Amino acid sequence: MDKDKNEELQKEELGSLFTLIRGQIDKLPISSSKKQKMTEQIMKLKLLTVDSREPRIALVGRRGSGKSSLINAMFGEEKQYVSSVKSGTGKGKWLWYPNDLNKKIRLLDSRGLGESENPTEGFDRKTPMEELAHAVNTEQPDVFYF
Ligand SMILES: Nc1nc2c(ncn2[C@@H]2O[C@H](COP(=O)(O)OP(=O)(O)OP(=O)(O)O)[C@@H](O)[C@H]2O)c(=O)[nH]1
Ligand SMILES: [Mg+2]
Repeated sequence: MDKDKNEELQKEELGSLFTLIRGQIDKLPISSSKKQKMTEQIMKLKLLTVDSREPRIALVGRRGSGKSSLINAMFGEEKQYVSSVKSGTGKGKWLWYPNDLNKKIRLLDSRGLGESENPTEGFDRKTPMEELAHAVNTEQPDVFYF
């Protein structure tokens, strides 16, 4: 079984365990305020486990500031196109770090802001801001790294 499916199943099992525990709390011979407190604690634990997901970081900045280079340095390979003079990155791209089989962090390499001419790579939207807004809308980042 692949790793993703295994993790999915584990989360499902853990999810039903939380439902079971909540049911048991309801049956306890204690005051309703104590039950509520216990349920709140359990729900916090659920948020940190079953409902957790990988962190999403968006690299944002002026054209040529080195976003794609940083990505390539992190991955140790030429993942993203780097441009020395003109704007490079066209469409924003979300990548799995360290790789698609080991999904630890989601990283966005975005189209540079403040470009004076169109990027070398293909792009879908007229302005860098529109391109960035699109990339951000598809997978809401937790952090922007300027
Ligand atoms: N000196 C120096 N040059 C860098 C550094 N990081 C990147 N560069 C150079 O800066 C230029 C632009 O790098 P990119 O990684 O394409 O920059 P970018 O932010 O992705 O650019 P856009 O995609 O156009 O927004 C390239 O010539 C890189 O080699 C750095 O830390 N120091
Ligand atoms: Mg780039």
